[in-house]
Amino acid sequence: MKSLALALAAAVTLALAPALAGTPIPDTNRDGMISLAELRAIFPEVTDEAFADADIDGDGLLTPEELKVNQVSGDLPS
Ligand SMILES: [Ca+2]
Ligand SMILES: [Ca+2]
Repeated sequence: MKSLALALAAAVTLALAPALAGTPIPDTNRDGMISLAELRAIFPEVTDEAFADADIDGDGLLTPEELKVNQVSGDLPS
């Protein structure tokens, strides 16, 4: 029975890990920036306007910081 309890504990830990880690950065091509396409792969409801508003420095890409700021403020889904 002890091994079953350990297995259950491991399964619960694995199930909770993504929630504990928060929303993963949707940087599919791992260039360190989040494009509109990368963001829409996770949040299809993001509009061009919402993305442009979130792009604080206007370079057409979101840094993880720009993404986080806008998720915290509720301007982008998280
Ligand atoms: Ca990227
Ligand atoms: Ca930007």
